[in-house]
Amino acid sequence: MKPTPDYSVYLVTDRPCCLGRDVLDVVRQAVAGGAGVVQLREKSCDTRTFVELARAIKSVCSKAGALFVINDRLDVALAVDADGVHVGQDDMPVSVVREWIGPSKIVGLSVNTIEQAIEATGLGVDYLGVGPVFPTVTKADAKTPLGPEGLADMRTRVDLPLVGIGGITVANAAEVIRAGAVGVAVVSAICSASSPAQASAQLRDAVDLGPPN
Ligand code: TZP
Ligand code: MG
Repeated sequence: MKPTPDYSVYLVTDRPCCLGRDVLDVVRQAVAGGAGVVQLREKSCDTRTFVELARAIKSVCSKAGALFVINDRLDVALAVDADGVHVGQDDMPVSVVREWIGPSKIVGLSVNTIEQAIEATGLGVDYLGVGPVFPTVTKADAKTPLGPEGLADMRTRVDLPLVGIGGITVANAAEVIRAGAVGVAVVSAICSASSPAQASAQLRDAVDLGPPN
């Protein structure tokens, strides 16, 4: 059966942002602090290292009850039986991902425009990663920020769960939720925090404060 993800605090890993700390250790702390989804995003490691790290993170996530998805690499997701895959606009098409990974897994797609979001409905996507919401230096080729207004506009046009990403911190997370996101995806706010566990817990508190009364 397909899991019901808790998207509230969604960690996207990034090795350089971990400031020399072990990615697995950062993940361990993040889920202890309340991250409900972990996306393993490795841009330059070899496939064997990727698979080994993915196995270790899967074990940490399943013990903590967190969902574990792999960025981009459907083969790695299949190899380790991850909970799902997250793809971007230039990655493997969602229809192909869904065909290979099956109906019981989670498939996420990155979108930057309303057109992309509308196009994604009906493709078998479980959620959309929407961003960047705010300016970010973490992703070198990040597109123009949508702002909370752009996210709110998208909310009125598509029914899929929207997870905001890009430049999100404890200070602005509630604003992203008020704009209509079900959760916040962050890289540096957790990976570069002095305490990833505390940062995750603070983000969760901010998300819980977000929805309008
Ligand atoms: N996709 C859109 S923005 C981004 C990704 C992976 C980077 C987000 O990083 P940060 O540090 O949370 O701004
Ligand atoms: Mg990608």
